[in-house]
Amino acid sequence: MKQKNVLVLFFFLMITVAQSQHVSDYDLWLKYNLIDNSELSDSYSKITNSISISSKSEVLKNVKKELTLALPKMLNNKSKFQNGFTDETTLLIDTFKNLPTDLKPKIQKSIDSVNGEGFIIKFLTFKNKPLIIITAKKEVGLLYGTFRLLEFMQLHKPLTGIDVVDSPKIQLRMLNHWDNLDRSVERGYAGFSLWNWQKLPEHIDERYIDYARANASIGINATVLTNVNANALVLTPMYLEKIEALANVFRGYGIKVYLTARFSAPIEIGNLETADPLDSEVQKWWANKASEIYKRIPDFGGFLVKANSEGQPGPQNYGRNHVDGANMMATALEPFGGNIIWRAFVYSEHDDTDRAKQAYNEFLPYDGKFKDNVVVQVKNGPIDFQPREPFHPMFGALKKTPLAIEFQITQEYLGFSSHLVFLPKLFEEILDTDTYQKGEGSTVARVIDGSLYGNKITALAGVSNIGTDINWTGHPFAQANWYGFGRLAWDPYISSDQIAEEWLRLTYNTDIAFVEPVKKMMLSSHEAVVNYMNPLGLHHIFDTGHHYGPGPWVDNLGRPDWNPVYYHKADTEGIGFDRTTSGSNATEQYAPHVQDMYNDVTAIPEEYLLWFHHLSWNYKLKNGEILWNAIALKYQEGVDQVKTMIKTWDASKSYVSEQEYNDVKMLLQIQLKEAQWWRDACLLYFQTFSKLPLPDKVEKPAHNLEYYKSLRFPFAPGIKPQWD
Ligand code: GCV
Repeated sequence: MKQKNVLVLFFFLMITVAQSQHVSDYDLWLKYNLIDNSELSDSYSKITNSISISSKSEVLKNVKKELTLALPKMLNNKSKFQNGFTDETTLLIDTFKNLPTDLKPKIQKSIDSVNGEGFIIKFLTFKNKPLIIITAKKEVGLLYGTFRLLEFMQLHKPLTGIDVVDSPKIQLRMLNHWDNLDRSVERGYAGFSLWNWQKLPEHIDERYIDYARANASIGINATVLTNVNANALVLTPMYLEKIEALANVFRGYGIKVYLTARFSAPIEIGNLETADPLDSEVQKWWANKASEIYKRIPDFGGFLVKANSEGQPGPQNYGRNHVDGANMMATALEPFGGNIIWRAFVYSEHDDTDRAKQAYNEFLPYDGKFKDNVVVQVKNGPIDFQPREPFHPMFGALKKTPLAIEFQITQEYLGFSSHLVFLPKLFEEILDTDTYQKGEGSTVARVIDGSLYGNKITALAGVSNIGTDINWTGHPFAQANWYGFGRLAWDPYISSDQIAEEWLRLTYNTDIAFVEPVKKMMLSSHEAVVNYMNPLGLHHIFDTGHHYGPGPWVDNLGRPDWNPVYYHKADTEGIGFDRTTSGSNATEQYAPHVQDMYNDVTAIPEEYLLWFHHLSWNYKLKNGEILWNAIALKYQEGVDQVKTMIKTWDASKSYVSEQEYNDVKMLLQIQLKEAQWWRDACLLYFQTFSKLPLPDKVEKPAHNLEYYKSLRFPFAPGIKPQWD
């Protein structure tokens, strides 16, 4: 009977999902809608009338395939394709070395300025006729150039006179999937893992191809297929043949495959007794494993490793350190050109130092000691993807070690896939922050793109929010976070404003009366979630394990730094974590200018106030409000912002389909309910310390504190169900 109920519920949920997610959402930002402006459409048709492109390689076949798909949809007519340049050619797509000799001088200067993945799109007159060329040093540049041309058309930009010279500023633009081999996705809120291990390698799901197309269209060129909490089995032949099949698909879209490597794999699947990185048998095992993988996948990217972190094994299990571990693996991959991406997300239960300080303390002494094919991957902030964190102090401080930044695109701490939060705003905030580590202008973006210290490898990683949901990302607007991540990985200086505008126009429609207000809604959505979850520098006050909803009262978890009370330190005196010189002195890890700013309660930007200071409930903020009132008003402001988002969406109704409207509307209503829940639960709890009344402008809580504390969510996604 019980089982029957579960089944009924399951089918009900399936039907609900099927109704709420719109099939056309599957096409992401590659919808290629018909261009209804006849002047524009005529001009595009002329330009794409006769396309010269050879189709010898997989990459070029995919370029042609994309044009064959996109152009008839946008222009309602068919282009002619030829193999080489002819008198008829209107659009020429070829690498620079293959261009007609008399064309080359017109491009030479531009081609000299692009890198191996860059491209040129240029309108010119050749043999007395107008011609657009897409050219590049390598074929992958032609793929990126073609996607950019198609994007211009989708954005209704004029092509006559076009002159684009562009190259990615970051070498490794990578998605990190936290996909498990049982197809669950850690912190995944968009269904199951895309990788259907049971049907691979024979069955190539169309989704793999569409995933690769979407990534290539925004310049993503690397994907880590598996969870950093790794399973060694993925390195066995049984899985490697499946990975090879995926790599074969992705290669044609310029994407390299990486895997997560479990440090103890030599024991678990290699029958060795140790995984000690200084043991010669272990070293041999990894060297052989590398050679086995490269035989199957000659362009395999390398390994991403989470070691000695949250229970994962690592070199410290053998009295060795991160350098020993990373360099041993790097040596195994070196002959094949592979990289080791070594994560710096470490904190120990045996160390009672402020968790925010631990990664820096551990890694700074290793600066300059890693091999050339190692990149250290650092989360954007020192704790864990909170709605807002100051930048991680490792950025700029390690001057001789290439650092990759890791953002979380999946919304573990940002309302899962039911809250509309436009993350490029958060990413931009971090990338633009000045570390001052090499004087003014030492922004995080410059640390990452290598322009500050000249890194040998540059990398930007994002924890994927992609799953088997029809719309890939659960929330339709979460597609913008995948899109925006890719755009920023290509160029970390693009503004979030530009990204939001592009995405809206590509995904919904180009009408300015729609784009402007909805863009404004997207751009303010990050601040809204910060306000209703973690205002004024509060952090990590999420409920246990699943991180769904508030749990500021939680104080019973195994280690102190897993408990919210560790982070907010509320007491009858006040609230906040003193990380200044009088407290944990985490501020000492920043450059002197930043230290001074963060230590000084009057100079610190108020959004980081309680991250660094413990202040009395009566402390006066810049606007004259006492801290208690300011916190309460921020929570209310967050709720009010969601109400405004709902109004904006309602006003946009006529610009989107009914299903698109309903889907987002229902999700916004969940967001409002949960924003109110956050506000009420947190304020009731903090009020037990402040003992002060809520300001008049703050709505009264719907329930008492005991109610909020009693809530349980065994069904919360992103984590194994916890029914007990
Ligand atoms: C993959 C946080 C998450 C974990 C995640 C970890 C990490 O702690 O809650 O699910 O593990 O970060 O980034 O390794």
